[in-house]
Amino acid sequence: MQAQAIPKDVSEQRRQYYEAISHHNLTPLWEVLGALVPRTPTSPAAPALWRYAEIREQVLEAGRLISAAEAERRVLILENPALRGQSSITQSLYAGLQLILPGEVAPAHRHTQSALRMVLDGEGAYTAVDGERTTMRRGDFIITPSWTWHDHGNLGDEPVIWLDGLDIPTVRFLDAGFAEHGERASQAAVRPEGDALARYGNNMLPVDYHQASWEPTKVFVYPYAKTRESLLGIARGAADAHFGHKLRFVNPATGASPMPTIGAFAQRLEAGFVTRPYRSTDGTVYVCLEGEGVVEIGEAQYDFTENDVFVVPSWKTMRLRARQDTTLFSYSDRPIQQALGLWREDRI
Ligand code: GTQ
Repeated sequence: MQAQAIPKDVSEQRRQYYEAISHHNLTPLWEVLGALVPRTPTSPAAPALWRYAEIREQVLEAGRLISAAEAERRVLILENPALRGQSSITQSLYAGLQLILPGEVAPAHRHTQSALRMVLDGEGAYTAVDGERTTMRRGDFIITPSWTWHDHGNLGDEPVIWLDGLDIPTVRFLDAGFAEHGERASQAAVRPEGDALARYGNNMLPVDYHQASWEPTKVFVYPYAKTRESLLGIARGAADAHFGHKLRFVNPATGASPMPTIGAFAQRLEAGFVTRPYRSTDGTVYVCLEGEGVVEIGEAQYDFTENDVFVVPSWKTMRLRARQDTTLFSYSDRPIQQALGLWREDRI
């Protein structure tokens, strides 16, 4: 990091002092204390929205320029406009749009960064996680927890695009990144498709199975058909003023977040519903799965429709208005903040 710029309005005596101590890599706290310990969060991240209709062609163009094998992961990173060059959509989280063409394989690897996928466009792709494949269907929420082997492939006849959410900036901040390449591009299937969901994701668990509260779930796909059924089920009841009908995804063995660093949520807003203003310390990435509406984020306002992605930075007040019956998926670093006792919200 650069040495702190010395403010212009300090006395000559202090300026000389700051310069003298700077040679020892020292700097005065009192010049920066307000910025270091702000009264409320002052995220450098900006509100932003990516219109899928405007960027889909650019994603497909990447498919003509580089193969999945050469790229390893053919992804366009969604960079927060105020954090360009940092591969970050919030201070702690990464987002990208990954493309896999028919017949391609994104080769097996594993890393300490945790990842989630939200399938947006096309059919016929799969993700394999630690020896089990899952077919990727629109709206499916798929996870590859830290250090699990994963590869992706497309057995269908159309391009498949999904949203990747990773904790890359968090792991970078902690200097805890490790990665390995697999020996083979595609993992051998050691369990049939659906095995993990049947064992761990159907209100039952293997009889001797126990997990520490922080361990990620063995359920690595949360099918949209189930998510939607739950959202429509609760939407028969009263809506919450701030969220409409909102649920969080869990590790069914512990009730904790599916992965310790990234929390994920789904919510349903009925046509015409307007949420009360809300803010929280977990900067959050949203993608619209169904419907359309308007989101206010601080001073910004955006129309959104299916597959549009938007980001609400920490402590920015947000408000949603649904123009049609609308379903949103979202993810944030809330479980980290909650584990550390840092998370706060304000229901206005
Ligand atoms: O699919 O494993 O967007 O490792 C970035 C890093 C996706 C992946 C990303 C990754 C992956």
